[in-house]
Formats: sequence, C-alpha cells, structure tokens
Amino acid sequence: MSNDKPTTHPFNLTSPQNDVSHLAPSDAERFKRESNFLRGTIAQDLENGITGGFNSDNSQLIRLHGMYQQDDRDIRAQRAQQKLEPLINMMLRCRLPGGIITPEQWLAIDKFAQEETWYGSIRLTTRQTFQFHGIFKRDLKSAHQLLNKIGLDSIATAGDVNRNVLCTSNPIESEVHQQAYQLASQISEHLLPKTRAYVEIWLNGEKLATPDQEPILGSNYLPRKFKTTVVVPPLNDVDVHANDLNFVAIAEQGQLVGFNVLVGGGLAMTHGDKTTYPRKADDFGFIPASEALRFAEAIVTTQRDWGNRSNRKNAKTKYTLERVGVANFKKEVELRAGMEFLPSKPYQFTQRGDRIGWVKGIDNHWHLTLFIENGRLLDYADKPLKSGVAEIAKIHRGDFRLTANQNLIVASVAASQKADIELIARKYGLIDDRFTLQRQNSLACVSLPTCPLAMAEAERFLPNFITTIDTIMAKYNLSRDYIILRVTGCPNGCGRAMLAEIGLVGKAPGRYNLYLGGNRAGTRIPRLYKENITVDEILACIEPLIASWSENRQAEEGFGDFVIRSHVVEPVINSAIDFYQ
Ligand code: SRM
Ligand code: SF4
Repeated sequence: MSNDKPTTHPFNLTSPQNDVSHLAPSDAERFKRESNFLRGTIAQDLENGITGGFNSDNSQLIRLHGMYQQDDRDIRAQRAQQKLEPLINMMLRCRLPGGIITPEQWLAIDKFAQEETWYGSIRLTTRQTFQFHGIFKRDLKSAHQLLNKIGLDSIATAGDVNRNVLCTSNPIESEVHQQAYQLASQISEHLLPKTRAYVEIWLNGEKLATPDQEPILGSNYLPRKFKTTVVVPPLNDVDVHANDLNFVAIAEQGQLVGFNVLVGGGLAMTHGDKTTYPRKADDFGFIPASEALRFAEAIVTTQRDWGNRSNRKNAKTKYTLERVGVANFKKEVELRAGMEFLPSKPYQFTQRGDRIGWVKGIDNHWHLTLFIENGRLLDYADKPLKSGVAEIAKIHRGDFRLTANQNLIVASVAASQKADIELIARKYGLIDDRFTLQRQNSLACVSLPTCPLAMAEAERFLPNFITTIDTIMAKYNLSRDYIILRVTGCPNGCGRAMLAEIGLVGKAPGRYNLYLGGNRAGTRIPRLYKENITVDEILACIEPLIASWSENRQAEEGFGDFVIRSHVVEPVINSAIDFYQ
C-alpha cells in the first residue's frame, strides 16, 4: 500500500476555497493511477511493429522512464504528403545527478549516438545531463540495456517525479563541493520511483512477488514535474529560481554546516494565460546538513498531497505555495519533518556562467571547461565536436562533468596530461578562441525540429543571432563584456529565458516576446518589453539600449541592472502579483 494520504488535512490551515482536492482530476491522474506503477501496456506496445509510436497512454507513461515520443517536424509535411506516418522516434534523457560521467561511459554513449540514433548527436541539457534524439522504437530496449551495462539509467528524468538533481559543477574544487555532490546523488536515489517497472520492461527483469510500493511519491506520483538542486554560492550555475527545491550550501571555515532551503521556483508560463507565470523560490530557512533528506522528503510529500491534480497548468509547487500560502506550506513541511527551520544564514550569489578554460583544483588536478554551443555535440563538417570529446575520453583518466549551462568539464586532469588534452580540444574545435564572452553567456533550448511544443526556432537560431549581437557589442566597445541572453522556442522556458538579462520567448515562426531586466546572479525575473516582434525588430529595440548601457553604465553594472535603473522596464518584485502589470 502506498502512503498517499496527507498527514493532516491539506487545507486545515487555510481558507476552504483554496482547496482543489474536490475538483475532477486531470486525465494524467487517470493514466498514472491505471498504469500499475508505471507499467501500462508498454511491454505489449513494444511488440507492435505497425507503428513507430506508442498508444496514447503509453506515450505519456514512457516519460516516467525517461523518454519522449517525438517526430521530425522538418519533414512532417513532406511525409504527410507521401501518406506516411510522421517519422516517429524517441528522445531519451539520462539520469546523471550532478552531471558526472566517466570516460568509459562517455565512449559507450558516443558509440550509441553515432550508430543507433537518427540524428547522431549527444545533446547536453540545461539540467546537467544528456539526451539522445532519434531512437526508433525497435532500438529502445538496447538503449536502456546499454545504459544499464555502463551503470546509468533514465529513470525519472521526465514526468511527474523528482527529476535529475542538479549540483554546482566542478564539485572537487573544495570539500564543500564534494559534500554537495554527495547530497545531490543521495536525493536523487531517495526520491526515485521504487517500482520495478523500468527493470521489468527494459532490462527483462523478473516480476517480483512482493507488491510495488511508492512510499514517497505515492501510487499516483506527483501532481507535476519536480526539480531539485544543491548549489554552492557564490556560483548560481544551476539557476535555483527555476527549481522547486534548492539546498543552498552554507559553509563556515571551509566546512559545510547546512543548507538554506529555497522552495517554489519555476519558469514556465502559457501565452495568454495570466494564471501562469515564472516565480522565484522562497527562502524557508536553514537546516543542518544531516537533515537534508528528511526535509527533501517532507517538501516533496507536501507538494504530492497539496498540489493541484485537476489543472496541470497550475500544478507545480510554485502555484501550490501561492494558493495555500507560503507560511502554511512551510508549517506543514515542519510538521512532516518533525523539525522547524532555523533562521536563514547569509550567502550571496554573484554569477551564473561556467568558467570556460582551465582551473586548478584543491588536489592540484586541473579542470577544463569546454564551451559547447547549445550543448549540441555533433560532428559538424568544419568541427567534429563529438569525435573530439570521444578522443579526449580515450586518454582522459579523470571524469567528465556536464554543467547546467549545457557545457562540459574535463575534470581531474593531471598536470602532465594537460597539454595533450588541450591539443585534442583545439584540433576538434572544442576550444575556439573566437568564442566571445557574449556567446559563452547565451543559451537556447532545443526547440525545432524535435520539440513538439516549439513555436519558434531557438537552438538553430541562436548562433547567427549572437554573431549579430557580437557585432553590436564590438561597435560599442563591449567585446570584453556580456549580457546573459537566452532564447526559448516557447513559453515553457527550457532555455531559462525568464532568468535572463535579455530573454526571447518564442511566439510564432520568426517572432518572439522580448523580456528585459533579469540580473547576472539569476535572482530577478525579467519583464515583458515588446510582444510578438520579429528578429529585426528585436535588434532595433536592443541596439540603442546596448549603446546607452555602454555609455551610461556604472562600474561593473550589468545590462539587466542598467535597464532597471534607467526605468526602461520596472523590476518584477513579486511575479504572482506584478508580472503582468
Ligand atoms: Fe523542458 C518540456 C527540453 C529544461 C520547462 N522540455 C520539454 C520537452 C520535453 C517537450 C515536450 O514536453 O514534449 C522538450 C524536449 C525538446 C527536445 O527535443 O529535446 C524539453 N527542457 C528541455 C531541455 C532539453 C532544454 C535544453 O535545451 O537543454 C532541458 C532538459 C532538462 C533535463 O535534462 O531534464 C529542459 N524545461 C527545462 C527547464 C530549465 C530547467 O529546468 O532548469 C524548464 C524551466 C524550468 C521549470 O521547470 O519551470 C523547462 N519543459 C519545461 C516545460 C514547462 C513546465 C511547466 O512548469 O509548465 C515543459 C512542458 C511541460 O512540462 O508540459 C517542458
Ligand atoms: Fe521545446 Fe518550448 Fe522547451 Fe524550447 S522551451 S525545448 S520549444 S518546450
């Protein structure tokens, strides 16, 4: 039996009109409930060779196993004309807490991407893991079996569960980083679905006699996706305010003493629906390091029981907090954890981007952060990036770390190997001195052609757009500076444009909403400046602002702070109230 029942009545602390538990559950709740702990009829569906896809419930259910059913949108119309089914294939997202992967594992996934996927790429994501795009149904089992063979899996990287747990990159730089990484791994394991469905379906595991139990997630799993990070200030490279739950490491004299816990961040919205908005996480207070798992569980189960299971657009923790009140949610968490939060400890975030290039760690080993544009590792004609990483993996004795900015760290390199690794990186275009700081501080989500929700280009649009921005920056003597610039192909916000200094949110092909005024630390949500404009119009808007920033900025003032100080846009203070004002 699963522990689905709340420990107290969900809304005995707040007004009854905020109770949504009596509303009809969404269809997602039905298929989760009927799925027999995530099995559905996936196994039978796999045998059906007539279609390249899964039936509708299974196509949703496979998400909780880490896959999305997609088709290539570039050739959709052409195939329809030929009376062919769309080119249905799956995207598979690996679980990689803290983004750590060994060279041996890398070589195995590199080979798989090359030989078994339609697109032949490895895509590093904004959540410190990688995706294969274009696996056909017939090859899915071998993909999972390969991952299993090398000690990886894709469980709970999608769907209504706790997703891949992020951790500030380069954990071996100090003891605090190491402890943070350990916590990220522990949280990932602790909150993982306990069903054997994954093992049975993909790894041909025996069905056990004992019934399945989901003591933390419940048999209906969570109301919506749930995202967790462990972050080590002053670097906010994981973008805490995009996440439901964040453990902010607090160190004293170089030793981790505990965490400030931030709850309820999230960036998605829906065009035209003002009940949806990006929201920053609230600081609940400080907890000792030893209590982190207990609090993680209490927060997840509170959201499990109090989250909106009727309307998926308002189901994330950020909306639960707004509906029941932050104080009430926090009180319930304390009740469940059996412990109160202590007053928060001071900390500061100063930056988000990765430190591209070499840094030396405490153990005298070196770490090389490679800038991977849009996280796409592919063998382009002029720069075989994917092969380059594979060549490094062949000689590298440390590990790789994927960052939440879609970059790759070659970690723990002995001084004696530094030159060899750099030589390979340069030869394959993985180090390119022409990359400007601007390019390195820009992000795009995947978008077309694989994302079914894309409204405008993002990944394929950004590189050329940055070339134009580079020219503008140079014109105003800003080549050695940068603006955090991000583009997402739709308002779901996978490229985290809603925490950018300049954010572009896809509205229609070639048209975007332009947001301004986030800050470099990632602690302010930008505001809508112009709606539904073309790329030329975007450039016409931002060039004069960049010129003015260059001319009138205060020392070290970022572009986002400048546009707020100059009243180009007013700051978003409390997005639940003022985001649409
Ligand atoms: Fe995302 C859905 C790609 C990070 C908010 N996201 C999707 C899907 C799976 C489209 C779909 O549902 O069919 C996209 C697949 C595109 C493709 O072809 O690969 C997709 N999301 C991505 C990635 C790959 C973007 C990237 O360029 O790196 C990121 C994968 C992360 C990972 O490894 O787990 C990715 N997605 C994010 C982030 C950023 C973050 O977490 O730091 C967000 C905003 C933060 C947040 O959650 O508020 C994000 N993705 C969404 C949403 C909106 C959720 C919501 O609250 O409403 C959707 C749509 C949904 O869930 O209904 C979505
Ligand atoms: Fe797709 Fe939209 Fe996410 Fe971009 S932001 S990957 S277009 S869902």
